Amino acid sequence: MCGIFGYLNFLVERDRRFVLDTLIKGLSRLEYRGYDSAGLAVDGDTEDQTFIFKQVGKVAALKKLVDTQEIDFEKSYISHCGMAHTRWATHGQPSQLNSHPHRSDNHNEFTLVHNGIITNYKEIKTLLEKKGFSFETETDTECVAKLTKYLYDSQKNSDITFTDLVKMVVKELEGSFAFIFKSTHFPNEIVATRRGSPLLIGVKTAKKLKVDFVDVEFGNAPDAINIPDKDPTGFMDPTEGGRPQMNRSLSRAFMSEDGMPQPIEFFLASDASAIVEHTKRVLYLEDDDIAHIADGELHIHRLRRDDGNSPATRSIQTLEIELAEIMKGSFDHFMQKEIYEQPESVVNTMRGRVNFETHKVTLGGLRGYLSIIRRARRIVFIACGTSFHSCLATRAIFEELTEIPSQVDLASDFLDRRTPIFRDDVCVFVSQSGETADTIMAMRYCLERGAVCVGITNTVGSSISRETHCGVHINAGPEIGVASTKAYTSQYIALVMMAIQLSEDRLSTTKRREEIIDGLYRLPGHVKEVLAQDANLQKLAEETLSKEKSLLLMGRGYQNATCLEGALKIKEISYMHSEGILAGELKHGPLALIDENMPVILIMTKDSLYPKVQSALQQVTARKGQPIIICNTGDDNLIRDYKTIQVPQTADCLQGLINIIPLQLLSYYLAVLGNIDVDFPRNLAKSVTVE
Ligand code: G6Q
Ligand code: GLU
Repeated sequence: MCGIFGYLNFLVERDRRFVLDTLIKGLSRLEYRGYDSAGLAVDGDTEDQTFIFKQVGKVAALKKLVDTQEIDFEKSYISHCGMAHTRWATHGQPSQLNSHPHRSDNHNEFTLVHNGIITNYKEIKTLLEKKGFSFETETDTECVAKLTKYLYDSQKNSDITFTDLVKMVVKELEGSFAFIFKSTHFPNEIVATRRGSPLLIGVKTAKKLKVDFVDVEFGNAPDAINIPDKDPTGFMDPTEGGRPQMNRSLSRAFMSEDGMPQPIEFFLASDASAIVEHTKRVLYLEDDDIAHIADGELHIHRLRRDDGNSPATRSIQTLEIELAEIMKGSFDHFMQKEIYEQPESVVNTMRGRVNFETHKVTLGGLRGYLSIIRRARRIVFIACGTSFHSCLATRAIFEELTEIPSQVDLASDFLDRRTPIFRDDVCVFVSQSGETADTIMAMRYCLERGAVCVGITNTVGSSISRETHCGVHINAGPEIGVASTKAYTSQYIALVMMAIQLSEDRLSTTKRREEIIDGLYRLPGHVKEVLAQDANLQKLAEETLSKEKSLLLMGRGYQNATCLEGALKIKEISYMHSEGILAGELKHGPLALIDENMPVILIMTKDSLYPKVQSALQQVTARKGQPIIICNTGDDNLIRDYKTIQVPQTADCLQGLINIIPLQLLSYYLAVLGNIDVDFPRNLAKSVTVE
């Protein structure tokens, strides 16, 4: 969900070169969010022309493409609107064609840029194809551009406004979005709207604005646009439809003293990093706001009168922070930002895939392969590092729900052993980048031997996502920090969803599936609860662990993976030696390390193995060990007698998603205390594309 930037000048003369440079610089300020391609749209040489330039790869590549265009860079505009986009592909590989802006037709009547995922795009596409539309890209976004034209054409004889048209479009959409719409039918106008993806608007004027807020304008009926019921295909019948009688109040903010429009520039962006150098006066759109900018005015509309929740105005605030800080939001590092994004990223992983009412999971990317996978002789999970740990964390639930023997291998070891692989095997390759050399080589090894290969990645168009037979995109959004955090929890969830869907043909596991899905529903809140312990964890890192040379993490069952992943986090970014130990293995050697000086974190959250972990606790304390215990809130015995980190309880197979959060934060604070470059730790790369 990467980046959007828009620029409009009104009564401020700017040439095309300035506009293009402003758009490209806006994108460069959003590059840190991670992306795979970029594009922009500007006014053409006549009012019915829009120029679109798109390029796969870096913003620099887009700039190079634009600079080589045979266009009049000196052409001057007193009013102009342009928009730009950096893409993190979710539907359709990274390519020039799939880059944004997307268009409604060959004349670019409607163009738009989009951040987010339209989960009902397939239904929209099917309907539009039946209406004669043909599509040029694989993206979900293009459907919205063509839907806009379809609805506009159906209103041909009306004087529909750009705002009303976008309202009709948005009513049909499901999923998350931030859009900027531009049209040759509405020159010098832009409509922007959001639901689930951020969008804000900066305002720059020579004179001080009269007021520092914008009124919100509501439609005059429950359905802002009075239209007949949707046709059986689920869409509005475009042949009819009333016109909303807007309660249109003037946007007092933009009038000058004499009541005339004043010279003004508007900057739209996914986050303030692209705006702050131009202006510090910004207005944050709320979900389902529809912003219309034209004639030097900004109007905010909403589809329908809310139940009083949404205020009747949107304030124009003054940004207090500088550019450098904004790149990471209020966070000091990308890793910290990504740890805190997890309440949202876990939702994005499940969005449109888990029905919490019917307790059903639908992973479209596995469609056509479910029965083959269900008949597998065994399932082999292959990955590296953190991705390997996400497989380890979910192997048991896979076996429980599917009753298919499963094994988990490190890609490098899997290849070293030349593991026997057969046609009735299913091999699952988990990789955030989708470009890890060891994992790719293992995938090709399995493809050659006829196994069915499944890819679980966070990067559309990556080698693993392209070369596997089917797969699941974890939709965690770009992960910049080398130490994987939100990708781990999203991979974990994607694998749990896969196990659930594979077992939906078994009545015997219905109750268990419902329990897990209910746990997934509560997960965002549980993650937030643990994040709220940030200060305690920072204190624990500072006062108890920061001077240590080594740290042992122990657990068993589902928590073995948590120990290994926690240990990896600590060693890779704080450079402190750390080791995950299966608690059941203690007496087979590691117990020799235990004394009053060896720091130990013991994971002892409630599940069927709790009594066995209790005996491990006794083994450690009998040797004067003083473990810190990760336990469930309310486990009073442990809380009374030991230093604890308390976490909410959930389904046993999901508990690792919660238990890893304090370990992520501990590793982060240990690194900060060690003055280590958290996002780029020594010797490591975000994607190990070499063997
Ligand atoms: C962990 C690191 C690293 C990573 C592996 C696999 O914090 O990011 O262990 O998980 O290098 O990378 P992929 O998931 O991209 O294959
Ligand atoms: N879903 C859209 C696509 O895949 C937008 C992705 C984004 O947020 O960049 O093109």
